[in-house]
Amino acid sequence: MIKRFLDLGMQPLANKYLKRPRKLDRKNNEVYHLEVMFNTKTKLVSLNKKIPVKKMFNNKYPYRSSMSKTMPKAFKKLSKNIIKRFKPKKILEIGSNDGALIQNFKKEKAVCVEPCGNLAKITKRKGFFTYSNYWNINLSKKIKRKFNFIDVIYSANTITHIENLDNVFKAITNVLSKNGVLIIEDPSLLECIKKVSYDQFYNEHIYLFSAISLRNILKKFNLEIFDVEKLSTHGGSLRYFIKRKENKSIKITKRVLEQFKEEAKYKLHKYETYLNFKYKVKLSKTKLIRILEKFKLHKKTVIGYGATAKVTTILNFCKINKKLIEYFVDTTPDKKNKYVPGTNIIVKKYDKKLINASKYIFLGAWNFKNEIFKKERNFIRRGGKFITHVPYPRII
Ligand code: JHZ
Repeated sequence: MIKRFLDLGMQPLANKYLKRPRKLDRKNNEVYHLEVMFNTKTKLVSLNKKIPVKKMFNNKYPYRSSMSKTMPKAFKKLSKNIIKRFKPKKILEIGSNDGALIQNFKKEKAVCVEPCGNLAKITKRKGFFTYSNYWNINLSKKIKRKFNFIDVIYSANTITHIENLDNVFKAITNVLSKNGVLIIEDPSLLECIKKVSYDQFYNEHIYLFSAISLRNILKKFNLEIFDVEKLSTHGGSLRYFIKRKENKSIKITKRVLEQFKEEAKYKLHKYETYLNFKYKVKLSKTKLIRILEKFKLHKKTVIGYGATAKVTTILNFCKINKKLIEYFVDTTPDKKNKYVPGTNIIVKKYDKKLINASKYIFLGAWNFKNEIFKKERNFIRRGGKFITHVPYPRII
């Protein structure tokens, strides 16, 4: 049974930055009613409305994995571990974005899949074999014909973006070698619940996995999780190491059982947990608006830092406009001088001068808090304050 638990209101597509603010068209799927649901059988948390894939991932997709220092550094470390632990002859990355991970592998050993043409171009330019296609069974057959079986398939922040999970895992098992390993990482549902980071829900995150729900999905494909790593990236993620059930040469680590236990302790398998979460989200909204309105009342300007996809959910859910947050700064070239979807708030190119001229900054990219606090230590030193909503709205 599928039960709804969170209504985040009318939302635009999170990464569709506009040149000018304008009324968005519901018929054209530019806005949709964002609700979050819980499947009592599979324990999977998902969105109610699925947006046609071409509307989300196309040649104008702005998000670039290499825009922070944190992600390329994390990917470098991971690549070393993959090489050491699994010694892949061939590695396939699903959703290779601008190559932040794959660039750590030898070109002749790597295959990229990236549906957004503007991003696929980047890895092609770097010399990596790149399919500019959506991941599905047909592509997987094509890859098998060309490269035969693949021994490591890797995918970060992509699988939860694809609606048809059946097709995703069929395509993976089609091309994964007998003793091959699938590694996927995505934001952790448990961390989202703990941090009340409801902004993890936006049109691209069709699913938010827990280890429990992923185990249930994988069963059907004779796949199982044999290891899991907790990551601090993207607000708390899980990296799952997955193998075929019949492959007995790899042992299941203790960490997997511990993860299941922890998720059970937080009752991720129970609907009540999500109702409680909904209550906390409402509180979070009220508190954040109260903080921002107080600044406005005292004629103090607040700007935003990091126009993340998550920010789109917050601003639209809390109905925050440029009276409350004047503008955002962001380093992503394709977001520059465009408006956060659904709002009249412009994104300006990151410039130290803008930070120097500010006193109060809403931390949109809260998942990069450490990196940003380090970068903006002078702002903090001279008494500048950040505002965050995670795990609860406050000034820091
Ligand atoms: P960041 C995207 O989500 C979309 P977003 C996608 N759906 C997904 O799952 C995750 O990525 C992986 C900027 N920034 O990574 C860059 C600065 O300006 O939290 C980015 O625009 N200065 C695929 O958008 C944004 O913040 C900085 O110093 O929520 C961060 O976006 C830093 C560190 C970042 O992902």
